[in-house]
Order: sequence, then C-alpha cells, then structure tokens
Amino acid sequence: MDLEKAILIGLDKPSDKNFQESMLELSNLALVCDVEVLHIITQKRNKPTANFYVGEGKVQEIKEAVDIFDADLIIFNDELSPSHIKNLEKALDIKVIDRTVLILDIFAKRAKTKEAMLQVELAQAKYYLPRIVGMYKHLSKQKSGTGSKGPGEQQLELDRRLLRNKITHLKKELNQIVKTRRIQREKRKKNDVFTVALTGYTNSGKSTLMNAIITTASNHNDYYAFNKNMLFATLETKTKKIHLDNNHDFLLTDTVGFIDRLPHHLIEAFKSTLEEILEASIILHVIDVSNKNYENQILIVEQVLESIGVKNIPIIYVYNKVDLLKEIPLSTKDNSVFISAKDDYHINQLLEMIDYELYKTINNVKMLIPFTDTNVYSDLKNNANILSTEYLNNGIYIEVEINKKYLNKYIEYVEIIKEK
Ligand SMILES: Nc1nc2c(ncn2[C@@H]2O[C@H](COP(=O)(O)OP(=O)(O)OP(=O)(O)O)[C@@H](O)[C@H]2O)c(=O)[nH]1
Ligand SMILES: [Mg+2]
Repeated sequence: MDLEKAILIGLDKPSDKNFQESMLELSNLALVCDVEVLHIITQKRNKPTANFYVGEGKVQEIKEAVDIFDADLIIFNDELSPSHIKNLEKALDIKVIDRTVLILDIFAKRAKTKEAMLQVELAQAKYYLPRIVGMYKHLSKQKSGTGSKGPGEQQLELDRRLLRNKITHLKKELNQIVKTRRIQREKRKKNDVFTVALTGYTNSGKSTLMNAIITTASNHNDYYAFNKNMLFATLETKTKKIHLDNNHDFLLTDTVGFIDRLPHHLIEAFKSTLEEILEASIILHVIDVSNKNYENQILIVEQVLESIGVKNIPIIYVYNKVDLLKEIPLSTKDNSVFISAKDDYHINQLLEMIDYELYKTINNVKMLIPFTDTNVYSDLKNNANILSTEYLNNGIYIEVEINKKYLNKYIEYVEIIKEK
C-alpha cells in the first residue's frame, strides 16, 4: 500500500512540559493512520499566531520542506481552527490536518459496536462542520488537479446542511442507546452491586489487567477480550462480574483510554461511555510505569477525569508493566500498587486493596428497623457489626458499624451517621 507522506509541525510553547514526547506520540498516531513521517518542523513560541498558527517565516520553511520532501500533507500537533486550516492550505497549497483528525481516524477504525461507531461519527461530523471549506478544496483537487476551483458556495451550503442533519440524526440514535444503558445501570444500582472502573492512558494495560483479574479471581478461564499493542484498542465499555474468594463481589468495567490533547468532540461524544466511570465506587487508574513519560500521562488522565466530573471517588493507582523495569520506583501516591498484568504479578494484592476499599467499615450508624422488617436485622447481624440493640415500641433501635454497601442498601432506616 502506498503510504501518504507527511511533515509534522509542532508549536513548542513554554507551558508545554512534554513537548518532545507529544511530537513522538504524534508520529505514532500518524503511523497508525498509514502515514509516513518524512520530517518534523517545530517552532518555539508563546502562543499561536492569528493567521497561520506558526509565524510567517516558518510557513516559508514549511513550504520549502514540502518541495524538498515531496510531501502529501502537513500534520499539526494541536487542533487547528477552521481559519488556520484555510490560511495554511492557501499559503502552502497542500492538505493540512491536525492531531485531532488522526485521533478521530483511529477511533473510526477501531469502533466495533454500534454505539462506538455512532459516537465517533458524531465527533467527526462536529469537527468537520466548520471546516468543510478546506476539505472541499482537497476533494476537488484530487479529481481535477492542482488549482481547480472548489464547489460553489451553494453546494457548500447544501453540504453543511446535510452534515447538520446528520448530526441531529446521530444524536437521536445515540440518545436511544444511552437510555438503555442508563436503565441497565439503574438496575445494577438497585441490586447494590459495586462497580470498579478501569481508566488510564491508552495502551497502559487496562484490558490486559481486566483479563488478569478475571483469571485470578475465577477458577475458570473466562477470558474477555483482545488486547493489542495498539493505540485505542478498546473503545467500548465491557463489564464483568468478579467474585472474590470471601464471597465479596463487584463489577469490573473496562473503558476507552485517554491521550494527550484528546479532542473535546470525542470526550463529548463518548460521554455515555465515560459516565460509567462517574458511577464507579472505585477507579483503578492504570499507569504504564515503563513509559518514561508516565508521570505526565498520570496528569493528563487526571485532567480528563476532572473534566468529565469525577469527584470524591476513591482512586487506586495501579502502576503496571513493572516486568519491564530493572527497579521498582517509589510511588508518590498514597493508594498505589505495582503490578504486572502480563505476568500476574501482585494481582492478588490489588484485589485485596479493592476489597478493602469497597467493604471497609466506614460508618457508625444508628438505625430504627420496624418490626415488619426484621429480615433487615438478621441481614445486618450476618454482615455488619452490631454494637447495641434496643427494643422500642416502634421497632428495633441499633447502633451498627456498617460498610458502604449495606449503608446504601438500608439507608432508609438510618437515623444518625457518624463517619469514621
Ligand atoms: N510487558 C508488559 N506488557 C504489558 C503489560 N500489561 C499490558 N501490556 C501490553 O501493553 C499493550 C497494551 O495493553 P492493553 O491491555 O491493550 O492496554 P489498554 O490500556 O487496554 O489500551 P487501550 O484499550 O488502547 O486504551 C499490549 O501489548 C499488552 O500486552 C505488562 O504488565 N507488562
Ligand atoms: Mg483496552
């Protein structure tokens, strides 16, 4: 197959602490999209310019490089505005795209379920709507050679309208799926099952860990999905029930991975998938500790979690791939564990931490249980630590140490809660 040939452009802003790594990552993203990287041009600047994103001198340098390397396209490391694309394409007379296009393309390639496909299509449509002018220039060029005029304004307006209709239609279809998913989640909540969500940078080993936990916790090999050494292998949410030896259980959910400069249209489109994280009792933040940029990846994941509204959910930091390290580093995070999902190293330790976090006795509660509900009393006798019992006229009044699960289950009987 003929690879498209590209020149990468990056703006090295002082605020950007991991600029080199992000350019490397851009090369990787390009490769996944079957694009060969011929050359990289960077510019140190405080902020983008209004016209061309980079300075005018740089545009000249890029133009020369395009000729020298005979490139097919230019890829910017940041998301470009419609006017940047328009100006750059005019000045350079070559296709100009950005990191977002690459990520969207990869997501489109990987999407398997209907929901994921609709989500990616929606993100793409929203990204392309304001940029349709630039796009048309290439399309018409491909057909009839350099310099040919794009379609008239009328045609453009028509196509914009089509794209807008498509967005409305996609949103409707997605809403339907989201509703079903919400109902499923509500059901789960009613059954008061805990969920534990796997999150982390793409390729950090979330799906591999999911498999390791499934095989460690169950006696049979209930293998779940593929995991591959590729970016965004998982785009859909998968949930499995994990049953521990002590009869405790929880639902484990694998989700889409994050990346630096994750396009906001994608985050928006994947909201329903990401909502699974918001509902979790615990988040496992999986980190590829063998990646030399892992500390920055932690920050990026934390930013995305914050942007989707994660608050007050306990996080366990799971430093994965320690088999690739000579020495295990010291964690600066409190709730952390070093594992190798590939070699099943410390998976049991992680399970113990999850178990502890989920089932620890955290509340000292006073409850009044009406005599009609004495089954509640026997349930608590078996599953919580009853400190005192008093028989009153209107029911049994108890003081009990209780974990989150039983607190939620019997919240209607609670009179006083004292957090430990
Ligand atoms: N050496 C080593 N490799 C691992 C380990 N865990 C995962 N990998 C490899 O890392 C790559 C990515 O693993 P995945 O489990 O697909 O990662 P992911 O986080 O699910 O990735 P996305 O779904 O793309 O976000 C695969 O090639 C795995 O075999 C580990 O503990 N050690
Ligand atoms: Mg995965």
